[in-house]
Amino acid sequence: MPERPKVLVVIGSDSDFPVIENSLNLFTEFDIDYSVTVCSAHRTPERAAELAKNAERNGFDVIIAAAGKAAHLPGVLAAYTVLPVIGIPIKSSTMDGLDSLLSIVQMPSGVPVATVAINGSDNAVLLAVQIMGGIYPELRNKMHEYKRKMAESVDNKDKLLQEKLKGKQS
Ligand code: RP5
Repeated sequence: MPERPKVLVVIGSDSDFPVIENSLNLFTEFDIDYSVTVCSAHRTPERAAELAKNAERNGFDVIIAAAGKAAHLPGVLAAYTVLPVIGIPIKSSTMDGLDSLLSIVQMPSGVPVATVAINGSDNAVLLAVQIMGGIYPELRNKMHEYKRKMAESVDNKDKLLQEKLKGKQS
């Protein structure tokens, strides 16, 4: 078992990078090692296969793959590895990302890809954290804390809203 959690992030094009860029901060927040690379299932198919075949040996626990249009990248990577693959459908064409979503989510039985929402890169990282929580107990603890803070922030927003409404009623 690797000593530290490590995630491989593969994007189908450099044009996908702005969608995932901010979510990479979550890796730092959870103290997870990661690497990001551009690789296309269609334009560089051999490299895609090699990346996926070597990912386990290279110490990665999870693969996140983002792609748009006919988004075959997550499925192709999943075909070559037993690591969990999380797919991010990118909103990149005239079909508002529905093309990417269906290309990623409709995997045949036997080769799963866990698909998040269109452009749902935060949830891709959080799902990776939750998957790795089964291997690294500290990640499970950090996820409890993350959820606690999230709930606290919603409660604070509700308090502010109630104050605002009180002002309107009086
Ligand atoms: C997909 O095609 C990529 O993932 C990207 O979302 C889309 C467009 O790629 P570029 O033409 O911008 O390189 O393979």
